[in-house]
Parts: sequence; structure tokens; C-alpha cells
Amino acid sequence: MISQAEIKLWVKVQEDKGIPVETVKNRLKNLVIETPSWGYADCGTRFKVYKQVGVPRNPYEKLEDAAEVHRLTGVCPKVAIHIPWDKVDDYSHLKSYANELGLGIGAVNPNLFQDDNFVLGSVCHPREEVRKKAISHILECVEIMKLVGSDVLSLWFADGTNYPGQDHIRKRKRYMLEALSQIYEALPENARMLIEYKFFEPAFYHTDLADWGMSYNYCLKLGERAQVLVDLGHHAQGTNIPHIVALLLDEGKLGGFHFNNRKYADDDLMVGTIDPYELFLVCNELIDGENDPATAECARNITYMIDQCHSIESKIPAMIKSVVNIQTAFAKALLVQRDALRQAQEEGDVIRSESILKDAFETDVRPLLALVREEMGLPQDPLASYLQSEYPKKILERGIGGQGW
Ligand code: LRH
Ligand code: MN
Ligand code: MN
Repeated sequence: MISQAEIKLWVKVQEDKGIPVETVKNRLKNLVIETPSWGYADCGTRFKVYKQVGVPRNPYEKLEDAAEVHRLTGVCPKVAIHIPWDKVDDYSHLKSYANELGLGIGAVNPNLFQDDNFVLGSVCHPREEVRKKAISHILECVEIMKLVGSDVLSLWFADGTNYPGQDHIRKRKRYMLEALSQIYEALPENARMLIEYKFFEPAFYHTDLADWGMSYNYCLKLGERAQVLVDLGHHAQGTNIPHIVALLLDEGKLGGFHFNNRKYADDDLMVGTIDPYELFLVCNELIDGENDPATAECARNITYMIDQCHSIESKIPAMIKSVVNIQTAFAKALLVQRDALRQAQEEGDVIRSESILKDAFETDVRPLLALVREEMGLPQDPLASYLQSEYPKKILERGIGGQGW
């Protein structure tokens, strides 16, 4: 528990440094982090899906768990869905159920990687009937968007090849553009299409949408409502993700984020657990983009989503922990003394520039987050509050083997 005296002292120290604490608090209160329905369900590694007791048995129970995360954190009012993992007979009912729980449905994600027909790809498959099947699944998701009130279609394609010569890369590239153009035309008015990329897995030789540049290229051809989605786990080791974020922001083409963390590949671990400094640097670019009139509009419209797979962790605690870690990184990014940084950069003072950034990263923001939560009528420590509540006991009644994937 952080005392009122600690909070007061923290605010004074920051105000003395010239940090606009009220503005910082307001930005933190307005942060919206969408949680993924699949993050509440059982999912696994390539080797095993471990079953947990108390996991949701249907999309409605996933929403209930998401509502619990929102109740405790106050910043997760939306839930992304994945079709057919979240297939229901009546999507309007799913929407009203979400609304009753104080939630809305966020991004709709078509699943183009678990149907046996997609073994050689979906929209880039060499056979026309399979490409058509993939497109019609995406168009069905566009219809679902209308029923659930979603304004984001989130696309990730597992398309690619495992061996050189397996298929004709340029032909596949054209198939991708044909499919995306058809889908773009069908988008509901005011809806956006987010195009995610990943350089490997499940394909191991080439992936049809391997990096941000490929997504960006399609987005440019499609139009304003097509933007790039950055998933933190989808880059080669050593890739400078903050640089990608800065570039896409400056081009007005950064549309969405999948937060997670990784050590080796697309590990889908809890956000900020392996490399909190990288997370901070990403948030720093995002906040810097919000402060720049040239990029503010794009920065303010980015959809922040968590995309994780909790295979050994308890699902709801893992989600709460991730939300808190994102808030922590954003809070630190909001403390960067931007005027001082700009001055140091203009003077070419390398050491001072780096130190200004690091100073914000090393600031303990727990008193700030405690204050923000207090003002929002939330528990200071959402995870502790969850663990002490009746909810973890109540969900045990669901038993084992909730369906997720
Ligand atoms: C692919 C991915 C994509 C999927 C999700 C389940 O690795 O990041 O966003 O929809 O995982
Ligand atoms: Mn993702
Ligand atoms: Mn992924």
C-alpha cells in the first residue's frame, strides 16, 4: 500500500521538475487498452495446451472475465474477438451482453490459419477456390463487425511457404493485393482495416506479409482507412521497433498495436516482463507523436490491444499484470522532459540526451498510478484486489477445459 504522504511527496518532486502532473494523470485516465478474448482461454505452445480450471467455456464467459479486468483497472472497456473462436449464433446478443457488462466489442479478427484448407495459405493460396473461401470468411467478419458495433478489422495472414521454389512469390503478392482491395471496399463506413505482419511462423521460408514495409505498401495502395498493426513479437531479434513506430506515425499509417513480450520468437508473454526498456521506448515514441501537431491525429487514433497467450499463467492475473505494465511504461514516457531533451539533442549533447530519457525510465511511477487509480475510484493494486475477491473462487465452478482456440 502506498501512503498518501508518499503520493504527495512524489507529486511535489515532479512538479518541482516542471512536469505537468495534472496533464500526465489525465492522459493515463484516458488510456484505452483492448484485451483479447483468446487471452482468457486455454491456449498453448507448439507442444501442448495445458488445461486450467475456471477458464471460460464460451465467448460470453470470456467477456465476463474481461469485464472483471476492466472493473479493476478502469482502462479496458473493449474486447477483441477472433472468429470462429468466438463464433455465436446471435452476434447482436453478444454485443448487448458486452454492453450490459460495461464493455464494447473492439477489433474483429478473422482466423485464416486453422482451417485445413489453408495449409498452403489463405488469400495467397495457389488454388482459386481456397482464396475465395478465405475472402468470404473475411467478408463474413465484416458483417459481424456491423452486428457487434466494431470499427476495426484486424488482419493477420499466416500465408507463406516453407521451401524455396514452393510457390511463386510475386504471384502470391498480387493475390494478396486483390484480396485486400476487395475487403477494403466492403469495410463499413468509418471502419479501419489494420494489417499485421510477421516475418516467420507458421511459414519458415517466406511469409507473404513479412514486415512493416510490406504492410505499409499495401496500406498505401488501399487508402486512408488501411493502416499497419505492429505486434511486438513479430520482428527479428535486434529490430529497432521504436524506430518503426516513429516512422509509421510520421507517415500517418500506424493504426494498431499488439502488446506482448518475447525472449526468443513470438512468445506472447506478458507485456513488459522481458524487456521493459524496449516497451518504454515504444511508449516514448507514441507519446512524442501525440505531442507533435504533425502526428497527433494518427497517434490519438491508435488502437492499443494486448495479444497474449497465457499457457502456464493464470489468465486474469496475467492480463491485469500486462495492463499495469503498459500503464507503467506509458506513465514513464509521459515523464520525459521533452523540452530539455530537444535542447540537448539540438546541442548534440549525446550523454545528456540519453540521460534525460533514462531518467524518466528510472522514475518510480507507482505513487502516480496509485493516485490515478484513487481518483478513478479503483483499487490501488488491481492484482491484489482481484486475488482477494470472490471472482477467482467463483470461476472454479466452470470446471476444466474451457474452449479457447
Ligand atoms: C499471430 C498473432 C495474430 C493472431 C494472434 C492470435 O501470431 O499475433 O495477431 O490473430 O496471434
Ligand atoms: Mn498479433
Ligand atoms: Mn503473434
